[in-house]
Amino acid sequence: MSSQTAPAPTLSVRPMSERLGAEIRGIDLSAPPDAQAFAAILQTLHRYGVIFFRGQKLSPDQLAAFSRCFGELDIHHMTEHVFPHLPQVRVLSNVKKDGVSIGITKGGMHWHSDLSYKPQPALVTLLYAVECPPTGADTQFADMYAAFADLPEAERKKLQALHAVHDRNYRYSALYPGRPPLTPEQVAKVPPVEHPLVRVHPATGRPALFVAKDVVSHITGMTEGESRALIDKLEAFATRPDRVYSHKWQPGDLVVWDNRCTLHRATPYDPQYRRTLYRTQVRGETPVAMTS
Ligand SMILES: O=C(O)CCC(=O)C(=O)O
Ligand SMILES: [Fe+2]
Repeated sequence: MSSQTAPAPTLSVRPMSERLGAEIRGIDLSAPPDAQAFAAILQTLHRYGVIFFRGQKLSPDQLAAFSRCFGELDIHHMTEHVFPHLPQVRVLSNVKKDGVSIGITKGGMHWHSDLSYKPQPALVTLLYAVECPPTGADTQFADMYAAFADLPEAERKKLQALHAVHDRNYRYSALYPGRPPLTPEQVAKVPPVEHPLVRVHPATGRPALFVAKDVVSHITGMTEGESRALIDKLEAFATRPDRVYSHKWQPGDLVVWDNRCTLHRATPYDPQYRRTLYRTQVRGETPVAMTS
């Protein structure tokens, strides 16, 4: 055998449930995986929507290198708390140095899909735990394929023809009371955008609900009351505990989620503990509606 023979695959997959979330074991991501290993990782992400790896030791550059396997990295429109040499990697943290936060604190405590308020929302997000509290601060994920599939057929038919307006500014001040309101310039950079209420995942061909009550201001063509009732009902249905995976963080965890078929949110924790994560985001595509 030549020395170029691919190593025997050592990856193993441990599903968290039949539908959502899986741990991948047997790989060190400090060097980007070879094509065969990456194909297995991507297939697992497409199958389970959220994947994670434990016990990783990644610098911001190594996280960026692995993240690039999934596509081109975004530079977030909020430019604070990135590494100066690597603006693709952002820091989420409650740690303060000389009285100043080293990262974004208290982001994303409402259900959302990253950057859904942009014409091309985020594809995949990667979050790597440097340090985390012993309990609390889980990141929760909801299965938006299941949320759609579990609806009665007549309702699915009705929803697949609808469009929802995602608006960054809709509840911004209520969601982030500690932050100053968006400036007119910031608002102008993220005007409301209309997306299909049901989107088809281009890789799996499966339809997923695409809605979140604190980001979607209304459904096109419906009265405000009808719209609000439908949006709130759909989010509550989608995020029922049996459709949610809660990730309990350990330092060295890398979680990867697909924003096209999941919602997620951060949860509270005791602020006496330090929590620091590195984050990257893969540039997305325009959501595609169902055709029939
Ligand atoms: O801090 C968390 O648990 C999740 C934050 C979040 O929503 C994100 O990084 O996109
Ligand atoms: Fe998020």
